[in-house]
Amino acid sequence: MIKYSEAVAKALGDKSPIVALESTIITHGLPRPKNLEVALEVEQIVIEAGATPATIAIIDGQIHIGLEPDQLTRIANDENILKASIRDLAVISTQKKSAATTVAATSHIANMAGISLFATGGLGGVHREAWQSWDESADLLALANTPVLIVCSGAKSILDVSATLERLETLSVPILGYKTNKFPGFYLTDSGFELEHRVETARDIAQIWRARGDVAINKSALIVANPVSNQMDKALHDQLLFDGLSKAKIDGVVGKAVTPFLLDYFHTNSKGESLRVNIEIIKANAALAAQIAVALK
Ligand code: PSU
Ligand code: MN
Repeated sequence: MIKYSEAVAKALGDKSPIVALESTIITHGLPRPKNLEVALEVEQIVIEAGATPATIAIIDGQIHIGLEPDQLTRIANDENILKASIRDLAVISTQKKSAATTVAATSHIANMAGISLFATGGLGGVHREAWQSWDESADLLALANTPVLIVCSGAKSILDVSATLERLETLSVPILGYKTNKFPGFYLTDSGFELEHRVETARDIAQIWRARGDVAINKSALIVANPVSNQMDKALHDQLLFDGLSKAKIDGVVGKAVTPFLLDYFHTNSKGESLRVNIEIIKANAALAAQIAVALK
């Protein structure tokens, strides 16, 4: 079912550190052609930190863990590539289609392959007005059911962050603030919500990950929340959020199109600010995930 890149197959054989990377961020989260440039840079950052990058995607029905440069180029340039969550995997692979994988699908596939480190930008979660739309990302259930260590910059601020945190508590998914007591807000350093647990080093995180086995916790993810250092201008952020949410409503955007629509709205209207922050987030999270992967060995 799975095809490994040469580098990932070797790293799995050697039991050396590996970091899984999601592809939806590349195809549906960043504008072309910048997306390819960032995807390649992120892989380089993981390598420089001593780990092997494993970008996950489906190409012509084949699930790939680790993409060769031509494959990465292909998915980054494909405007019609699908966005696959866990429920789409068997359909897309049977129908020989190509798709990028979300946090949910990437965690699922990484876990199948025994890769425990995963870096992304922001988690999916409970959408605003979910009490009406029932729009809650499949990322949440996947985090409850998949034992991966996921480094992110919190949940996207387009979401109902408070409800997302409540759901993560219900689902028993722990969150560690990396050098922070605040839950990060993706574009913003602080979402306005406190975290209970704080850690200072990659080694501390590795130790907590290992200790989970001692208390028979082996089902859920462990979230490491790494805040962006230079956050987006707060006033601009709040304005774009307000405008983007109303435009999504007017345009009748629903389902899996909501998140890409809002991310694109930010990128188009922030004059590069949201893009700068988004890129910084992905790079910093990939670097930290690689450090943790190394610390675990
Ligand atoms: N973080 C980003 N950019 C993205 C996403 C996250 O910086 O594009 C993607 C992830 O793949 C995440 C998905 O799993 O958005 C959530 O989509 P939804 O709300 O439809 O579940
Ligand atoms: Mn949704």
